[in-house]
Amino acid sequence: MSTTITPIFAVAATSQTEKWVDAFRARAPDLRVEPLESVENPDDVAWIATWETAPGRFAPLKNLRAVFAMGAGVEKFLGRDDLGPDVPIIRLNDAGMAQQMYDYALYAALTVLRNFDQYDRDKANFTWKPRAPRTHQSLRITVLGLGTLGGYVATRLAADGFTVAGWSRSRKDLPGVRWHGALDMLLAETELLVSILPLTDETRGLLHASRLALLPRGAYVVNAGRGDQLDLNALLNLIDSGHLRGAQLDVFPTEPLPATHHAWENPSLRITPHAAAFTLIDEAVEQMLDKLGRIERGETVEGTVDRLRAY
Ligand code: NDP
Ligand code: OXD
Repeated sequence: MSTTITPIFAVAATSQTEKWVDAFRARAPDLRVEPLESVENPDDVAWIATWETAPGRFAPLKNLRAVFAMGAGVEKFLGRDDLGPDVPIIRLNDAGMAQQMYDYALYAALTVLRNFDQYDRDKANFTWKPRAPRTHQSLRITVLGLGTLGGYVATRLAADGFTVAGWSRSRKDLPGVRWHGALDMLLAETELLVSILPLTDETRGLLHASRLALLPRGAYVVNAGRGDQLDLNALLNLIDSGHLRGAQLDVFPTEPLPATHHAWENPSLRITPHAAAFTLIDEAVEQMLDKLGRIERGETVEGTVDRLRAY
């Protein structure tokens, strides 16, 4: 007599694994959901939801049908030798992150527009100095990456009345957003640069010293994509030389940013600890379960990572 094994949906989060498991079980009581550490037979694991998975962790999971990333950026899932090329990697699309990313970009836009960074510096010098107001339209913002997050951010900023341009691999037609394909030309007319790109071979080192120098004097830089896309030392040099006004960085080549790094001391650099847009568990679980259903029905699934383009 043969017994039928119920396939397992395994969960291996960097934190709050129990919360993830509970959220899956509450929404899908018929699905066998287990923390990966509790799985007795790795052959039973058919799907896994995970993030920052240690090298080799996927190797014992011989019957994986799909990997669900607990985030949007999937660089750590690619180029691994413990994950077969045929196992689809499914990333999150928005799942509550787009609004947060917009808030993050808006904070920088208002900082520049209303001079909140200058007032912080003035306060440090006991200086009372009102600065002239300006219109939203006068602030020229460029968003790099017009995907799920960047597209939303650019559209919302345009709806707020800012002058918004965007850059992506393929042409986009987003309301109020002028698409531009030539990055260097675009940088030269940008006062606020907001980068929300995935990390790929093409975007690694994209914002290097000479490219950052194309930004006009007084420009401000936001990076919420990945730290390896921007030359941090070059950025700090351009701020210190007075060419750039400042920056708001969420992502760094090494995270956490080491306490000894001189970036911490730069008064014109706002640092946030990779906190621009959090994964919201309930929204993420809801989306993963919907995508799981689609996979099992043989439908196409939004967020399936294209391993060749690497996002
Ligand atoms: P998407 O895949 O939906 O969008 C990526 C965008 O980048 C697309 O518009 C794509 O162009 C564009 N792009 C990719 N490569 C290039 C290139 N070489 N040249 C020009 N444009 C390029 O991703 P999301 O919007 O969901 O997420 C973007 C990134 O944000 C994530 O990969 C992650 O790194 C980061 N992130 C950061 C968070 C944080 O808290 N700091 C939170 C979540 C995500 P096209 O549309 O033509 O394909
Ligand atoms: C993500 C992130 O990619 O949190 O989702 O950085």
